[in-house]
Amino acid sequence: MKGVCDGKVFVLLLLSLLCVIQHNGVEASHKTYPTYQSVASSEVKEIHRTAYHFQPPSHWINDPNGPMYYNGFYHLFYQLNPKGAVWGNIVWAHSVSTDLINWTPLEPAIYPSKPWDKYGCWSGSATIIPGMGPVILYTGIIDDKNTQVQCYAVPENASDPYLKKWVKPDLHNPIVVAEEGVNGSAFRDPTTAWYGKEDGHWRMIVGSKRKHRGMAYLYRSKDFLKWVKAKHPIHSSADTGMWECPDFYPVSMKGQNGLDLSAMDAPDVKHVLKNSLDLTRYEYYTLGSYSTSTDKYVPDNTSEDGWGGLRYDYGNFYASKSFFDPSKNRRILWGWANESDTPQDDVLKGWAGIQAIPRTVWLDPNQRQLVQWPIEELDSLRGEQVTMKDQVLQKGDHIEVTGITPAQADVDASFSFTSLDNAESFDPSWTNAQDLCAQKGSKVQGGVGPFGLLTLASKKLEEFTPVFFRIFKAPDKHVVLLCSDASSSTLKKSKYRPSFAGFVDVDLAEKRLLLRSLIDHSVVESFGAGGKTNVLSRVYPELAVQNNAHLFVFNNGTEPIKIEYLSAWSMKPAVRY
Ligand SMILES: *[C@@H]1O[C@H](CO)[C@@H](O)[C@H](O)[C@H]1NC(C)=O
Ligand SMILES: *[C@@H]1O[C@H](CO)[C@@H](O)[C@H](O)[C@H]1NC(C)=O
Ligand SMILES: *[C@@H]1O[C@H](CO)[C@@H](O)[C@H](O)[C@H]1NC(C)=O
Ligand SMILES: *[C@@H]1O[C@H](CO)[C@@H](O)[C@H](O)[C@H]1NC(C)=O
Ligand SMILES: *[C@H]1O[C@@H](CO)[C@H](O)[C@@H](O)[C@@H]1NC(C)=O
Repeated sequence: MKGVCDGKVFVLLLLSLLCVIQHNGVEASHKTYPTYQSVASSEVKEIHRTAYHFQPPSHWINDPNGPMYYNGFYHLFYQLNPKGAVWGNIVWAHSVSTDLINWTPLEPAIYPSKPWDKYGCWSGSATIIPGMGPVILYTGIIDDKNTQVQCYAVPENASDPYLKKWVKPDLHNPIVVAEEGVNGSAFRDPTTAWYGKEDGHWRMIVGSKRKHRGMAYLYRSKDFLKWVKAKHPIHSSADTGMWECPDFYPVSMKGQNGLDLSAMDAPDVKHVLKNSLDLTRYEYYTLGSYSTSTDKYVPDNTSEDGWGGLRYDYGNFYASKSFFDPSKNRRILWGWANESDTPQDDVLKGWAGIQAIPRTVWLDPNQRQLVQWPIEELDSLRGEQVTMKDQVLQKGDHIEVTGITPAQADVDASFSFTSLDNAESFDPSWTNAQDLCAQKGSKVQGGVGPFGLLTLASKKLEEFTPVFFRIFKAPDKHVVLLCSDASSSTLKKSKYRPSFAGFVDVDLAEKRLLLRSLIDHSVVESFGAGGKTNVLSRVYPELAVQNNAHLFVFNNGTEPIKIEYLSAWSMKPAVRY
């Protein structure tokens, strides 16, 4: 593709469009900035650093890797550049925790040291083998052409509660290399493995592509060491490009409990296949069905299998990975939230990248989508609380929420209205929520909504990041938009200020919409309708920082909106190092 794009021979609009996408995408994930590589950041800028999201003291981070619960501790590994604030020199950094919120950093667990990972130790997963302990599968880079192989590592001492040291046995490593027909430069991110009780084979998948078709290859093994590629990928989808960080797991059709991968074949489960699309730098997932006897995953006809598909999050959220937590019977999702400023800014700040707050994930009772909610342990950081009750907001009202620290807060609110008659009519051409949000931000007055929160706002609203709902009337239903609009988030107009948004598949019978936002200096992480549609935005205010940040509730629609209740808490900082 690169040659074609560079050649400037083809003038077909479609093709040039593809080239633009390809250029942004293919090089986006592992882009090197040689000039910044060795620039040691002398000073870490605190101004936009988070207080309770996961982030190391300095430097670049990206994908969460191998999250697990083992022997009383949660482990989080993540991609870290120990030498700078842009991508490069990647190692598996390692932290442990007993509550997923406060963390103790350890030495990097995996770093280049073998011929098969000399040029990089990229993302992967942990599998806990019953009776044996954890095994990490990760992608090793064997040369300067980014040739990718899959490798394994085991704890030096599986009884060490911290699993501090990891070894990469020479025997069988690398365990998988790209065979004929597999593109070795697009072949990475092995998943947690699952076991087929019927045939005694372990299985795992690896993200890849063939031309423009995204796919996840399936591998099987009897002993976890010798792996054989299955004839067919577990699934593939046309024109989705490289599938990074696939994640594959069962969800229960009954209730919110999470399931271990040993429930892959259990009754009353659906399956989730999530992929991170390198071309768009967004993720999508499908719900579907899978059994270890067919070894094929088939998405439900209610899930769109491509770029427009369901997303965990409609904002900055990528390379996510889930794990089963047996101590609380839940499945937990980690995702990386990148910066949306420039590499130059990141070098000046001395850091880049955070992990989103871990989220519990389960199947919505409608069985068409997942639901996510911040883990309950987050509540332990809640400090001073203020509440609002039965507060009515007329069109144009904005009321300040005082008494907490608005730059570091957790806000949970319920908005109601008496009628949907005023809802604006929905144009069926509005298929892209993000475009609609950009077009009808909080400043364009509406019928039912926009209403919601103005987060990280300066006193006189020169800056603010509104998180709001807007309800439209289509011929046969209502359409609900959740929008987190960064366009007015900073006076620095040169910054990337996306209007992130998603539609919300919610029943409006009770004429009520719920919204929770986690505000943490440069992140606004919002959960709409109890976690059905979620949006994480990274923003960099100039005025609305620290004690100069404010929080408001607002309504800019004709229909009066009642805040049935609102609770806002100051959040204490997490212990992270
Ligand atoms: C392994 O870790 C356990 C628990 O910390 C410790 O008691 C034991 O001595 C360690 N074994 C070795 C060989 O270091
Ligand atoms: C293999 O993947 C790389 C990286 O995306 C790409 O540049 C290359 O064109 C692909 N090769 C083939 C034969 O498709
Ligand atoms: C989708 O699949 C279900 C069964 O799983 C079937 O009942 C339904 O008719 C299908 N809908 C469409 C639009 O194909
Ligand atoms: C509400 O609408 C008015 C009129 O368009 C606009 O001036 C104001 O900024 C809007 N409020 C918010 C919070 O966007
Ligand atoms: C995060 O940063 C923004 C702004 O630079 C890019 O547009 C996104 O593509 C990027 N997202 C990821 C997942 O890398």
